[in-house]
Amino acid sequence: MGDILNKIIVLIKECGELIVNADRNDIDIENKDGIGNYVTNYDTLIQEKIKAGLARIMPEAAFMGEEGDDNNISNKEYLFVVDPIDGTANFARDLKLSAISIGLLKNGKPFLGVCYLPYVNELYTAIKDEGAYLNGKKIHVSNKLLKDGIVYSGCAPYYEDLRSRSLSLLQSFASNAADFRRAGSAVIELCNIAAGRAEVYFELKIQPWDFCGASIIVLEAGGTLTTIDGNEIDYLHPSSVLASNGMEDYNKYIV
Ligand code: LIP
Repeated sequence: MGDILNKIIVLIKECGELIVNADRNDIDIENKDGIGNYVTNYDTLIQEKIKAGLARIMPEAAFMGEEGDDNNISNKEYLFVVDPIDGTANFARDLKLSAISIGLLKNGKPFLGVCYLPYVNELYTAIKDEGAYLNGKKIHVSNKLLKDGIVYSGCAPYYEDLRSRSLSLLQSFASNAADFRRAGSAVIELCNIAAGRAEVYFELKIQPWDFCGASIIVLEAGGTLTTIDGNEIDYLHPSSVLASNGMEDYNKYIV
């Protein structure tokens, strides 16, 4: 699996170059369903490049991507789950807070993850039972308690029905934490948990491509990952996510 990982790294870094060097005058932004739900020509271009590359690297695996064009997902042992640009709204506004995520599920569970943050040249990788790495250096979640910690949280603007509870949860966590943040990219937020830079991330609904790649990185970095209710995540469907450094029972902050 190491050879496959190395080939995915080459592919994801090539795609990162497309993001960093994007011609801002050449970005077509289309609205998807709901408020603030965008797709750009770069999302589509990068997904097509990744899908074709993964088909060469591991032809026996199925493919699921944010921009559709999934292939034969059912009853395949291996499934790639890909977000070509996580933080699309950030990319569209040139906020330089976006990531590319390639996750590989084995029998529906996280097995391999490669997440690349091109604007800061940070490459996160993990293979099950082999640890988590940032630019080749092993990483581990922090040992901070929430009172000294940072909470990441988000709620996509197009999930209007979830906004009120999301803010109530943020109030509950943030009033017991040192501070809170919102990156607008679940991948960036989850990778920061794995790198020990923040302690908790939660979101009431995100898509498999938002969390499949970074999930194995959090887990291999010694973090915890459940639904907001503390249950096991279904990696093939939209889900709530509560990720943490595991230093407390964070369920006591769930309102
Ligand atoms: C993003 C997620 C993020 C969420 C944003 C957006 P996208 O994914 O990663 O957690 O809060 O609203 O949905 O759409 O940029 O790939």
